[in-house]
Amino acid sequence: MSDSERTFVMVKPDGVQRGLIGEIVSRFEDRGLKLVGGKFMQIDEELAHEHYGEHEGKPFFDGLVDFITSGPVFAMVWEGQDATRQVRRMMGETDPADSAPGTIRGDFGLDLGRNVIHGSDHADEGANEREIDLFFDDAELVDWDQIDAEWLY
Ligand code: RTP
Ligand code: MG
Repeated sequence: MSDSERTFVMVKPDGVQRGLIGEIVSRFEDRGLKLVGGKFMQIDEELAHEHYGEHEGKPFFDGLVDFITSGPVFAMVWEGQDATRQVRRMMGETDPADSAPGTIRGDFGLDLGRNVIHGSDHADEGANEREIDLFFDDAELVDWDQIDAEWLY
């Protein structure tokens, strides 16, 4: 395997309310990625501001914070070859309307502000590590061997 890395992924409040946690976890498992952390949690205002700090000052920022704090989320860390980019490809585009069928947003979303899932931005160097550190303590991440790893890589 080359370039194994960890990435941060989160089922947003709309995805949780719609019962999509299992479906989304299955897609990443089926792809061969390895789950190394996961927790069901409520994001508070402070964490929302830190997580979406890059968008502070933009017209949609307040609505984005309201939405992401409006109900529980399922936060995860997935590991594998080129994991950040692989997950973003599986998510689709930011706007579900631009997302191809077969992607998570293309299969389950309709609206830009209700796009079901977050994944660290591959184009933003180091975003995966920053977001993992923001949401998880080291002790919450588990090192383990995937039994079929030799057939994946
Ligand atoms: P995310 O961070 O939530 O995974 O989404 P993303 O990388 O695909 O998109 P990003 O540019 O980081 O935007 C964060 C979230 O803000 C909402 N948004 N609204 N009204 C607008 O123009 C607008 N642009 C972005 C979206 O819900 C997006 O997921
Ligand atoms: Mg983003």
